[in-house]
Amino acid sequence: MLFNKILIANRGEIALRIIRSCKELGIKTVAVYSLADRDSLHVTFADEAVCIGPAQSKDSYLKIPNIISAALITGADAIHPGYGFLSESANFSEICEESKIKFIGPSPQMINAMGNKAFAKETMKNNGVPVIPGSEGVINDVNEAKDFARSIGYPVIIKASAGGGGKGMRIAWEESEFENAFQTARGEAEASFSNSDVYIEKYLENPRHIEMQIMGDSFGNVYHYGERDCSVQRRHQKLIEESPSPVIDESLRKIMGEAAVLGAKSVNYEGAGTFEFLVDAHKNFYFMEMNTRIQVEHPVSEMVYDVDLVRQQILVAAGEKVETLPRKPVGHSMEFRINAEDPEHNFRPSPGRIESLHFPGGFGVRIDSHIYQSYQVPPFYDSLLAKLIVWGKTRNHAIARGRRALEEFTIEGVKTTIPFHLKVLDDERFISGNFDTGFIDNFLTKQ
Ligand code: MV4
Repeated sequence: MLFNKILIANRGEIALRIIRSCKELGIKTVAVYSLADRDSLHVTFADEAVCIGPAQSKDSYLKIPNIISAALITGADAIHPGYGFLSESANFSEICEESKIKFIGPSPQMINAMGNKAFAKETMKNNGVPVIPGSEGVINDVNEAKDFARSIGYPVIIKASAGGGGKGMRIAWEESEFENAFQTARGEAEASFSNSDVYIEKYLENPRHIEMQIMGDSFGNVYHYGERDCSVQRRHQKLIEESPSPVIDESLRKIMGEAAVLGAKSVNYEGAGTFEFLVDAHKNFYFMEMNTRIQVEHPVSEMVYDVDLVRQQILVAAGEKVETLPRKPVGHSMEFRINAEDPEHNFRPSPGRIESLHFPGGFGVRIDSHIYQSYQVPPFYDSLLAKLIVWGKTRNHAIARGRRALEEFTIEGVKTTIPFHLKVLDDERFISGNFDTGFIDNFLTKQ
């Protein structure tokens, strides 16, 4: 039974993205907004809107009682959390459950299990998914950890079990650095996550970051929509993503896809999920962590698999089945994140008023964005203004189209990452597809 009304517990482009899929399904929508977002498009485009508090996220988009109240008052029967904010809060998922509101995302148990990175890795390893060589679960004793590091050999990386995305992570290149790296990682983990558990892995130098998109249903079926190559990152912030990856051929896609599907089935995963892998220069792949949400970069998979992933999320949450026949990606897609940041000054945030705006268009160009002319970019949230997603028949065609679209794109009033993307598109390494997670640091040093 499809939902009658979905509350979108998010803002910005992803709130609009979810509203669009709801409308196409004939589902009514409720927006929630902070005082800073009164004039936002998600408020305009939803059927109803409820103010949930002041500008600061902790007082609005993270305030569970306010969001649940908004759902109860408006009679919403489901909540879509988008990405960020409460999307990976086990507590929120549980409170939705208790309030008889369907959380369009995983169960609290699943969020807890996959949020514990050491546990998630052990679970995947025990189910036959290749993982990065490392400790069996958490090691919190420094001497035991040091012995283990010596046994696998340097360099090693110490990771916060409650972390993900780079926080509470330290590399030790040799034994003399180990103790300091270990204690620093633990301290950062405690400060950031109130949990100092860490685990140890062999450090892979400059791998590629490749993730598999999966979708599970409530009957135990899991389908995969190929990979996204997210190796173009700066300080763990992705800047460009693409699908397919220039280094994944049909046979490796099948193997990695099957590994992700196996992993998801082994935990009875339901809904949209992402398996993050590191891929080394010899194309060995290793599971790193799993994300239990729709991700910012999901559109590149949508473009090459001709699938609306948010629509599928809603349908499987309502009890429908996932597709079963394997498909191949068609063409090539790239996403460029247009942030209100100044690439000339270390990507510092550049909030302010959008004085003039022109979106690119034409064949193979998609914009997911909540901005408009005269919109005030608030300083309180992340700096994503728009996602430019292009599709081309080949990778070279996607690059040419990306360049053309970025040249058409005009945003005045705030600094953006558009000029940075244009420079990357002229870089030989990027054009050749021969890049890894070390690419951006190297690229920025040369500039
Ligand atoms: C690693 C690694 C090398 N070896 N683990 C960064 C974010 C977090 N999710 C894990 N990360 C890494 N883990 C081992 N054993 C290198 C990184 C890494 C990285 C990974 C993906 C994309 C960009 C990155 C940039 C620096 C380090």
